[in-house]
Amino acid sequence: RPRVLSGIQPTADSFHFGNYLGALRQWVDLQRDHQPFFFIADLHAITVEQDPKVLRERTLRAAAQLLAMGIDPERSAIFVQSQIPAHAQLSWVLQCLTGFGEARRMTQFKDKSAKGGEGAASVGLFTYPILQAADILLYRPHYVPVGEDQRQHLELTRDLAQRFNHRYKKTFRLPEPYILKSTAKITDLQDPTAKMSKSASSPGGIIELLDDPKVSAKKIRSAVTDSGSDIRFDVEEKPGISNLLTIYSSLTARSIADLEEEYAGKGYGDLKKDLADVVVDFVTPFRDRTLELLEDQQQLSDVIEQGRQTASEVAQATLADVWQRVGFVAAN
Ligand code: AQP
Repeated sequence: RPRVLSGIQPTADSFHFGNYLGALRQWVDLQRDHQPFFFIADLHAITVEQDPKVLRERTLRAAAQLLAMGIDPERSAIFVQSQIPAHAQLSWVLQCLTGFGEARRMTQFKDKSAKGGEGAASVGLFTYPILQAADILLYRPHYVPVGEDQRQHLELTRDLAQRFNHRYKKTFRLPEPYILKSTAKITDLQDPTAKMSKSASSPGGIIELLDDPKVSAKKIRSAVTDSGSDIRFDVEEKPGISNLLTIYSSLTARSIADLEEEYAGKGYGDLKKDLADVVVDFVTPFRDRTLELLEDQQQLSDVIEQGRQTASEVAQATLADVWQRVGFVAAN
């Protein structure tokens, strides 16, 4: 079975609809006929300051959410990045293969460091995409299911894999991004040309999966919509309505065309009201299940330990090849 790998940062109390529709839902689907490795990216999380206690809690919350959405630990390795030292070790080797200018071109660093200025950003935030390349290449996956914002990082990953393979010996598989066009960029409800994002969105712009469902319904009803009144999918002219249609369509598995037809002649308020109900029906059982899973911390620890064992074996084998090929003397 082809391998898939992806990760998510434990940097909020809850995942949001962008994470879910852009990436996590594909994780759930792909686990059926792939060999999946899914990790909680706590090393990435500390590229910006984190409270240690909160980081630990959020890591387990992330595991609970993955289970609640249907990641099956019997099929998928669910693990915590910091528990596999090979990620940081391979990252160092890849950093030594990355040009400074090449790293500088990563737009996410530019965006994320824009607020406080480059000088205030950590070097870790700058080298983050190289750690991400290591995360991926260690597992030699065929596909990496992510949102559109990760495409550039995937390109860097492929370039580094190719460079290593060429300089030493074929070691890494060149992974393909797995980006679903329809949900590749879920946008902010209050600013529908921007990405829904936990660091940049205002509270009203982001729907968190663990929000009180009443709050989520209210956010949908208060979403910014566009001028005009017809309900039509048109990202350029109607980014707000298009985003709502995307969310609606992907939660109900109904086509956009079908929704456009149903809402022909109706108003924005009708669409928002119905979508709010759809969202409530989706998040309510998800939230209940996550809260239930969080009551049994031992079970969550067991799941990530099982994932660590599976992942560690694969990662160690790749790292051993790398160490040997780079010319490091083996320990006795
Ligand atoms: N708005 C989005 N639309 C589609 N996909 C998205 N992803 C994130 N936002 C959207 C995808 O979610 C996965 C996990 O991403 P992450 O752990 O890197 O989370 P993130 O990028 O930190 O999430 P945010 O909200 O985007 O955080 P900030 O604001 O810190 O950058 C990835 O596959 C990502 O593509």
